[in-house]
Amino acid sequence: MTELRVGIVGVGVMGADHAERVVRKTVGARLVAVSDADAGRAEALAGRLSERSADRSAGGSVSTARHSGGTAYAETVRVVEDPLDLIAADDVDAVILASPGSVHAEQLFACLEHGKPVLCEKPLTMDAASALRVVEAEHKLGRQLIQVGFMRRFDPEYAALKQLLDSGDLGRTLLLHNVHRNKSAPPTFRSEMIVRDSMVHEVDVARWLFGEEITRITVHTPAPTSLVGDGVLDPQLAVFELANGAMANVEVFVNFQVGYEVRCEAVAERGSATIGLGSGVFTRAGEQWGGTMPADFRVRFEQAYDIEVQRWVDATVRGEIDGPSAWDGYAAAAVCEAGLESLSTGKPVDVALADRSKVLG
Ligand code: ISE
Repeated sequence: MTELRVGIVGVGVMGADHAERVVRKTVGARLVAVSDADAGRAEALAGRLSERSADRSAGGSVSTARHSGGTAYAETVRVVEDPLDLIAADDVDAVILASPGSVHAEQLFACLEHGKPVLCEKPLTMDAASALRVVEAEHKLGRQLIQVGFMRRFDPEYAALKQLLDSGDLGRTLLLHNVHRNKSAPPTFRSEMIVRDSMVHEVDVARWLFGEEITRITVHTPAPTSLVGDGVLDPQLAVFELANGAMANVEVFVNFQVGYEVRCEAVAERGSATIGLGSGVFTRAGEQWGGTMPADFRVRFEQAYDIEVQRWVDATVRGEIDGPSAWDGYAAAAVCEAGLESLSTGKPVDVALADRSKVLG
């Protein structure tokens, strides 16, 4: 296979970002098709990716030019109305799913049915039961086709932290303190979304850094900011308990107003390590000192996304995955499900997780 022909389902914020990435940066991959519930948005994206001089050809195709290894060549991005048709298409070798989580299950089953490797943005699915069905269906195929888009694992700072903790130089890791702040979230981003869509990253980070499952979660809800709609519990403060007795605490605050901030401090027996201090260029001028903050996750984690997609493409060509698996997506869904119950009761909730060795053999 010379180049991996990629189709993207869902071209909202993240899908559009990945489309640009595949076209402009990823080596060994070509964007051939996009699909979105909003056909106009898909057309507009295909148009944006086209050269100013691109000639629109028939059938909703748009020619784009890109550079790879110094050679510019034409590329055609097709707009496909039905996402299931895109997944089934012969000219699509692999799929990036960036559609809403509520349609992931159906689209993931289609990817499995057609043997298409898929990079699925989180959440894997909306609940633990359907996520487990996906894990089981993939396992039956005997080949891992699903990688979940927990991009923080590819962020150089997180990767360096993981390496340090795994080296054992600081002794056993005991605690994680996490801060996750977004500048703002739309009014539709309710309390449950804060758990499912934002806190889920911390769930994956804690499972990954400790190499342990989360067995219990408590979600506390301090007095909310007055700057969000009625009834939205923001910020939230969660405590994760892990199978080995370690703990992680997490502040998630999605209407922080200031900018995007993600920090993680690991406390081990002989030292601590912190990432996400944003220590880029620090200036002192005009009676002010400091630096800048990224506006959102696309900026803060740009490098992580670039590395994630490049490694996914390289692994896909080898017939493998290289990142969080369907099991990781399922485990995160199970923790979030318990988190949602804790959000409504304020009580600790045990995570109901299937026995991995029974599911995966
Ligand atoms: C968004 O979907 C993300 O994945 C971001 O990383 C996270 O910070 C944000 O809260 C989510 O809504």
